[in-house]
Amino acid sequence: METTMKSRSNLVVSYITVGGIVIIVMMIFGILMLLAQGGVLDLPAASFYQFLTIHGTGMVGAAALATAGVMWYFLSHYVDLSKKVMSINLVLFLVGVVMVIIGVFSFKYASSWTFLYPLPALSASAWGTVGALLYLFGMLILGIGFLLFYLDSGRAIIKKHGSLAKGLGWDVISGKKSEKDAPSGAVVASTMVTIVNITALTAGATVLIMNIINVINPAITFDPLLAKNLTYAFGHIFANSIIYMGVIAVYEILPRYTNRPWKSSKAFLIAWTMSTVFTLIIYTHHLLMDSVMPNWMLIMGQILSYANGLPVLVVTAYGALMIVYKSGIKWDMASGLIYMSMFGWVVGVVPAIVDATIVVNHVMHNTKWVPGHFHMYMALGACAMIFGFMYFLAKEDSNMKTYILDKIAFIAFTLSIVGLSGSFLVSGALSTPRRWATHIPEWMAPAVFGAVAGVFAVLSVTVFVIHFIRYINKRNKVNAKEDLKDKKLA
Ligand code: HEM
Ligand SMILES: [Cu+2]
Repeated sequence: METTMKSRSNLVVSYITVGGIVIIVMMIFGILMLLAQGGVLDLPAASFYQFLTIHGTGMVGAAALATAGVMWYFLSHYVDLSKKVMSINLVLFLVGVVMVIIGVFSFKYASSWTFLYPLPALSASAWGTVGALLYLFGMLILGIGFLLFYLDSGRAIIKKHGSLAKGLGWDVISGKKSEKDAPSGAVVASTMVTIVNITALTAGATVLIMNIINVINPAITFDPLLAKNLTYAFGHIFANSIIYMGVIAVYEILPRYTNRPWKSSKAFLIAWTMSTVFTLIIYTHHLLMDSVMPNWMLIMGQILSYANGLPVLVVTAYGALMIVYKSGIKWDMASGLIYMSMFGWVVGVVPAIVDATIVVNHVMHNTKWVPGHFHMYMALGACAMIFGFMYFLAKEDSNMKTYILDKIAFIAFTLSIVGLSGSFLVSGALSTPRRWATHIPEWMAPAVFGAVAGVFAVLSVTVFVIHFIRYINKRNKVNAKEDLKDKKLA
C-alpha cells in the first residue's frame, strides 16, 4: 500500500509540476503581449500573434494537465485507474508541446489556439505548411493523450459503479438508491468531465484531421461552418472542463479541513447532470455572429449559456459556504486558495453571462471583455484550485511549512489577477478589440496597467511553484532514506 501511495503521487506530482512551470512561462508571454499593446515594447506584429498562439494553447493545455492530475489523485481513491495510461498521457503531452513550440517559434505558425479552418492553410505567407503541420499534429497527439486519459477514467468508473449514468448518480436522482449511497463529488465531477471531454476531443481530432488534409492539399476543402462547429465544440468544452476537474479539489480538501463530509445530495447530482448537458450544447454561443446557423440553435445557445455552469456553481458555492460555516476551519495556504477559487469562479462568471446575451454579444464579443471574464475564472478560479492543491499535497505528504512570503504571494496573486482581469474588462468597455497586436493610444493605458499586474501575478505563482518544488525535493530525500533503510533491513 505504502509504495502504491508513493508512486501514485509521483505521477500526480509530475502533472502538477509541468503544469505549474508552463503556466509561469505562459504568463511571461502574456505580459509581453500587454507591453506591446501598451506601446511600451516594440514587438513585430508577427511575434505578437505567435505569442498569442503559444499563450492560449499553453495555458489551456497546462491548466488541463494540472487539473487532470488533481482529478486523478482524488478519483483514484474511489476507482481503479491505470497508471500506465496516466504516464502515456504525460509523455504525449510533452511530445505535443515540443511540436507546438517548434511550429510556432521556428516556423512562425500563429493561428491562435482556435486554429479556425481554413486559417491554418491560408496564412497569406505568414507561415508555411511545415509550421501548420507541426502545430496541428502536435495538438492531435496532445488530444489523443487526453482522450486515452478519459477513456480510462470512463472505464474505471463504469467498472466500479456500473455505468456513467450511475457515476452521475442517476439511480439516486430517480430514487432507486438512497442519498447516503450516492457517488462522491469526485466521482460525479469526473464522470461529467469524462463524458464531455470524450465528446470534445473526438470533435477536436476530427477537425484537426480536416485541417491537416486541407493544409497538405488545399484542393480538398470542407464546409467551414461544420468545421467551426467542431472547433468550438472542442475548444469551448475542453476549456470549460478545466474548472470542473479543479473543483474536485474543493470537494475533497474542504471536508478534510472542516472534518465534515461533502455530501452528494439530490440537488447536487441534478445540478451536475444539468451542467453536463448544457456544457455539451452551448458552444453555439461562439456562433452567434454566424447568421447562417439555424436560429433555434443560436437561441438555445443563448438561453442555455446563462444556465451553463450555474447549477454546479450554485451547489458548489453554497456547499462551500455551508461546510465552512462555524466549522472552526483552520485557514492556511491550501484552504485559503481553495476558498478564493470559489470567489474567482463566481466573479468571473458574471461578465460571461452578460456577454452571452445576444444584444451585448454583438457589441462585446470581439473586444477584450471576453479575455476579461475568462482570465478571472481561469486564473483566480481554476489556477487557484491547482495552487491550493499544491499546498495541500505538500502539507499532507511532507508536512511542509509555509512562510510569510507565501501569504504575501497569496494576497499579491489575488489582487493582481483582479487587476489584470479588471484591465481587460475596462479595455472591453472602451471597445478595444481582442487579438489586436497594435492599440491606438486611447487603448494603451489599461494594457500597461495589466502588464504591471501581470508581473505581480507571475512573481506570486513563482512563489507557489517554488514551495511545491521544495516539497518534491524533501520527499525525494525521505524516499531515498527509506529505500536505504529497506535495503539495510533486507
Ligand atoms: C500574468 C498572467 C496573464 C497575462 C498577463 C495574460 C495576458 C493575456 C493577453 C494579453 C492575452 C491576449 C488578449 C487579446 O486578445 O488582446 C491573453 C489571452 C489569453 N489568455 Fe492570458 N494572461 C495571463 C494568464 C492566463 C491564464 C492563467 C490563462 C488560463 C489558464 C490564460 C489564458 C488565455 C487564453 C485562453 C487567451 C486567449 C488566446 C486567444 O485569444 O487566442 N491567460 N492573455
Ligand atoms: Cu464558450
